Amino acid sequence: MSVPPSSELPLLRVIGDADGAGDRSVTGLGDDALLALHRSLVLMRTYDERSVVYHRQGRVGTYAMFWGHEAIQVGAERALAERDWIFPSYRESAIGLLRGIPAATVLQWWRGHPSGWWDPRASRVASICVPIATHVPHAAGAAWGARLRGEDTVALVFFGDGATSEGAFHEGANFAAVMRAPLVLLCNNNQWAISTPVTAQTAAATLADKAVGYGMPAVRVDGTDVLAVFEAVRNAVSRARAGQGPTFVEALTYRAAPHGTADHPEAYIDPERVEEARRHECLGRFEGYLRRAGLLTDEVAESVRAEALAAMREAIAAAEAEPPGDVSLVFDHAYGVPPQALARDLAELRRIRGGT
Ligand SMILES: Cc1ncc(C[n+]2csc(CCOP(=O)(O)OP(=O)(O)O)c2C)c(N)n1
Ligand SMILES: [Mg+2]
Repeated sequence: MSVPPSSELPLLRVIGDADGAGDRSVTGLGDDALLALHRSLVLMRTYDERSVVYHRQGRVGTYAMFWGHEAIQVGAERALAERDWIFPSYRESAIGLLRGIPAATVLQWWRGHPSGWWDPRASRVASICVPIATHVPHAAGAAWGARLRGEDTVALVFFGDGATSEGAFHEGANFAAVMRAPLVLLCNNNQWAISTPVTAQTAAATLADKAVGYGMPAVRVDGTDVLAVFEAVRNAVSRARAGQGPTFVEALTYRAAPHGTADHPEAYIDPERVEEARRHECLGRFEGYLRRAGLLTDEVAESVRAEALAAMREAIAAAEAEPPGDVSLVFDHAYGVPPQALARDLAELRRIRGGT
């Protein structure tokens, strides 16, 4: 099989310029589906913006923003069937909202509360993965396992540009290709791994080029275009379902927000490039598209936003209403018989926390 070098690939786009030049439509997405995508984008944007505020107010811990990356998450989730698996990284921590996981649950995860964990089998959203790329082999294994059981299930794994330098990414991608596992490898190339630019990350012309070495096809897509992401992932999903194996999707964006709440990108990022990315952010682009198509009015946009804000107010109130978790959970499940030192640490922690 010969796979063309991906750097020759054009960047897939559906949404055109602000004046509408280049706008196309996507087959299979009617007006209701387009408006549902809009609601999802607004929900994710609102979740993200409110989480930063809650962090500043001391109500959630460290938080990794995904401002400007919502189109990748919403477009990809929409291209999957409900039975398909999603393996998120910390950048997609709230992807479960699109599968009915309550916002309060995800907020609890960032609050370090035990109720922030969900049963992955119920929603088919795996645990949020913080160690870079370690979930790529998990996703490849889940996809392969489903195929061995004769299930018609695809897995999709989200990871960043930096993750493509990790051994686990290589192992997962190679394994999936060799076993023809029904996997979609979705790389959010936001061009930064904390303060390391993608130019220092790889000598490859594009990240999509890496797919050539694994013998899998790749596609490059504008990651601020929710419809293009949907279209690219839908194609990758059909290949996977048809038994043709994995596809690498490189979604190109630019990180327009800090890496996380503990980051100060002013020390290393180009502020003009950030401003440009903020001007071309995905929600505004999609709203422009919907307005040009006569599908979105100011009233609808405002009511969707108000609904999302109300949902977030309820979610943080529900999270904060839960009693604190027992501190012993920090130590439970690690050892059958805990070492003495841990028992002493736990006793001290209980003393400091006043018995909770
Ligand atoms: C195995 C591992 N090494 C290092 C880290 C520390 N770390 C956290 S985020 C990050 C950068 C990841 O960049 P990228 O893959 O581009 O994802 P992004 O944060 O841009 O979404 C690093 C190195 C980690 N979490 N896991
Ligand atoms: Mg990155």
